[in-house]
Amino acid sequence: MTIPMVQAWFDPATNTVSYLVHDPASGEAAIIDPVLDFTANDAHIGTGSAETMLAAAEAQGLTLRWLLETHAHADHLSAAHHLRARTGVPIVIGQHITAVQAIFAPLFEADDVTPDGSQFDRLVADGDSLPLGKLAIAVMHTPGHTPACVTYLIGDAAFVGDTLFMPDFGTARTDFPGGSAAELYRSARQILALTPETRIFVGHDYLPAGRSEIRWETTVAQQRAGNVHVHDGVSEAEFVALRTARDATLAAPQLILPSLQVNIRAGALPPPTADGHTYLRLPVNELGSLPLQKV
Ligand SMILES: N[C@@H](CCC(=O)N[C@@H](CS)C(=O)NCC(=O)O)C(=O)O
Ligand SMILES: [Fe+2]
Repeated sequence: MTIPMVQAWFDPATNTVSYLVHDPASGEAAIIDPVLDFTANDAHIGTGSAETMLAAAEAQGLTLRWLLETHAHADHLSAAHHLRARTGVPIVIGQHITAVQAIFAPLFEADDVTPDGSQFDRLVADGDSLPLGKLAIAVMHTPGHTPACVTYLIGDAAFVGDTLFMPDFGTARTDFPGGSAAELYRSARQILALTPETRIFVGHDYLPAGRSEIRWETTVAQQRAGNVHVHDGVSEAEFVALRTARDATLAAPQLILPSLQVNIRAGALPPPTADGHTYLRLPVNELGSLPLQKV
């Protein structure tokens, strides 16, 4: 089997991991979950993190083929739109992004966002395959954290987004609209049914107590043996109880409001108003009124 090369960048502001993965035989590459730099105190947007990844791809002579989003992130802005504008490369996301858009476009009165996924270039479903040189990108629909979450399996490397985190941290929250602890359990088990040597690359690391270095790579075998939420032997009912109890303690992510209005637009900012300025919206006392997650 051809083994893809994987390079990772960790964003300390949001604890997000972005990846550049390539087929060594052809030099074809994909960027996964790139971060758009954003500081909430001054609403400043920067493209430094995205440009660093692009420069790395260029320095290695890689041909960028795909911009892959594992889901509409609720904690950081996506740089996919910026990278598409810079390179012309298509943005890929799970087809159920339409459900996420249908929930969040009204919250922001984002009248420019038709909830049909047309802001992206390719909507993928479970079982779809995209070419990457001699490799294929196999799509697994892995909902639970959000309804649209997908895992991209490239050779022996699974990019799981926010389904599984490192074994000592566990799993992602399931309390966002359209989230479901039971679905997340089934998605996790589907990932853990891959061959034990499969490398797993996670979308965040939150440095649990007792560990001092950030990590993002593990394996199916390690997750099955030691994931604190879904190791082998944990039943769906046990997981749902544990996940639901933990979710009840979590505050909304710091950047949920800026992130979702940008990420349902594939990382584009809202259109400028008549005065030529661009504004992000902070709907007041609205977030809590969204439809609850599925059980
Ligand atoms: N403190 C972080 C939390 C971000 C967050 O909620 N992350 C999601 C993934 S988008 C998650 O699953 N977190 C797991 C947890 O905190 O247990 C922030 O404010 O940005
Ligand atoms: Fe997430």
